[in-house]
Amino acid sequence: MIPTVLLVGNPNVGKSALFSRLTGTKVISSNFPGTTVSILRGMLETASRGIRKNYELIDTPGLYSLTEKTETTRRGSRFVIEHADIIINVIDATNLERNLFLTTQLLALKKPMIVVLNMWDEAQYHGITIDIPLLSQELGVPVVPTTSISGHGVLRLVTQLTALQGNSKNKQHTPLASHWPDISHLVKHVQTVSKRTKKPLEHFATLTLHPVWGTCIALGCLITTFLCIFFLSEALESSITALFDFFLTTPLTFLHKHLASFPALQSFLIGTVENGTIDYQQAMGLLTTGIYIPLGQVAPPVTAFYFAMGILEDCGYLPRLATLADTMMHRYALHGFALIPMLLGAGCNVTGIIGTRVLDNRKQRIITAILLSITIPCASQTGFIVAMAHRMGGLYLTLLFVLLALTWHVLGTILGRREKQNYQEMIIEIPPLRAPRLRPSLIKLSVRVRNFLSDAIPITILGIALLIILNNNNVFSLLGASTFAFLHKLWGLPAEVIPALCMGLFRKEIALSYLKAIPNLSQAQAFISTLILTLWFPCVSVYTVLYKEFGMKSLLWMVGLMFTVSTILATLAHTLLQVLTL
Ligand SMILES: Nc1nc2c(ncn2[C@@H]2O[C@H](COP(=O)(O)OP(=O)(O)OP(=O)(O)O)[C@@H](O)[C@H]2O)c(=O)[nH]1
Ligand SMILES: [Mg+2]
Repeated sequence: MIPTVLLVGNPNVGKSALFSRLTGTKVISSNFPGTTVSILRGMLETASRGIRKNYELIDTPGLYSLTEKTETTRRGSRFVIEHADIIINVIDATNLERNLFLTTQLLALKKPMIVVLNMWDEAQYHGITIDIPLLSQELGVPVVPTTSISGHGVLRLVTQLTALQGNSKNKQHTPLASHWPDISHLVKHVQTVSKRTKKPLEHFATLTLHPVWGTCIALGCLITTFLCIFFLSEALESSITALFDFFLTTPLTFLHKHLASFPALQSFLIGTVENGTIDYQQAMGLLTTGIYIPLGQVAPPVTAFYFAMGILEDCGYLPRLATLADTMMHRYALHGFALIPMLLGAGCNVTGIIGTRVLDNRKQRIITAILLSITIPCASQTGFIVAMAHRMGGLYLTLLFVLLALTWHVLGTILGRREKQNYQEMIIEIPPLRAPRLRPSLIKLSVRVRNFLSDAIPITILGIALLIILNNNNVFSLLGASTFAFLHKLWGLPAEVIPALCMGLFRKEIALSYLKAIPNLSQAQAFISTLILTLWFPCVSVYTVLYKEFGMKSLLWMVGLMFTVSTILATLAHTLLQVLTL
């Protein structure tokens, strides 16, 4: 049987970075506690003196102790206790004392174990020296220093791992109690810290938490991030459109010509072609609009967002932003750290909802999940909004974001009111600011973009195929005729938006392809349809993950809330616009 090796340690100590190094698997690692929220598996193949050995390596969510109560740690610690053949306890070498508390609990499990002193580069930078042989002797297990981002020490760790199996002595640990005084004493014994002067980045890191300077830095950072996303997204979109025009227009017009005797197939695959040119947004064919919408319209803002977010994550700025927002978030009975799943949700709501596992209790998780899935557009919805911007105009676009922010505030206040009495403070550690590194940032970007594309493209193509078939068979005209009066009275929308609304429940890219093809949509109608589709959950995956995380009852309640909020808001907006234009 293949032995199971568990990477266990405090949050943000570099477990995932080490897992990536050891297995070659691309996993997301970021500079904030709580990046990994579920168990990840990979294979490690070793060859020592001609003997090959395989290990199943498991990356776990960060734990401070085996008895912690948050959702992630509960899952993680149960897994550690039940499944580990071998434990690799990853420690942040710059924070020995705090990390050793978990080590003592793991030693008490009496499983074969190696202690990895990761962040060895940072320990040296901070003038920290650790007597490794002495620490190893005190703990009774091998201790290996590593720098997982550069790979330093990883080979030595693998050698220790292969030597560990079959060495029964490793199961006999010295009985070091999980008591802070004992741990403190041990640390004093093995560690020396030399005095040094602070570097400019450390001074800047202190400023980021200052109430006034910190807020100015936060504003500067958010504006820069927004501009970076905007320009990068524009550049990507025009490059992708140029690639479509250059590589696809000629073969597709050729195909269009040769399908002239099969008009139904011609319209299904290619849609409309005018004077040998294809308008990929309006053509409404499977091979034209079907492919262009996810790749050319939605992927650019998604990629740009993930890129900018990755940089913010890696430099360790997000927990600082969360700390600054803490007082504000208390109004909604949430901890400042709830801001991180919400920011992640602006990339992908599914990631954000899973990310709520780092929060204290179920109620806080539910409030965060509701706020993010209803009021925070994911990158794909933002792409949808950006693509609809020129149909709405600048004023309506601004109004849309103001309404989203207001809804966030009102919904948060209402949901948080009952929870305020039960609010418990949560202690979160703030990581040091680090210059982001290109390799991990690019790995993360590639994992996220690949996940987005593999998720978005098949379902968008299927959705558009369905849309074309239903449209060609007049299903939407019939549906439109029966619901038109209601839709028009409530929201002032024409019957043509019905397919977009129906499909928008599943994926916004499909709705976009349809809305863009409606020629005479007024600015107000474009605004109302975009508002409704933004307030609805972004895609089917969100419904699934809400069900998995919170159960059917909560999902139904959330869906009810989503429809109520969107109906009220769209009706109010329509009524107000009517009054103003009278
Ligand atoms: N300087 C330095 N940075 C490191 C090292 N190992 C990891 N990092 C960085 O530390 C941050 C945290 O790394 P992760 O691998 O996400 O840490 P983790 O323990 O998996 O974190 P959680 O999943 O939140 O528990 C990332 O920004 C890494 O790039 C190291 O040896 N040296
Ligand atoms: Mg991790």
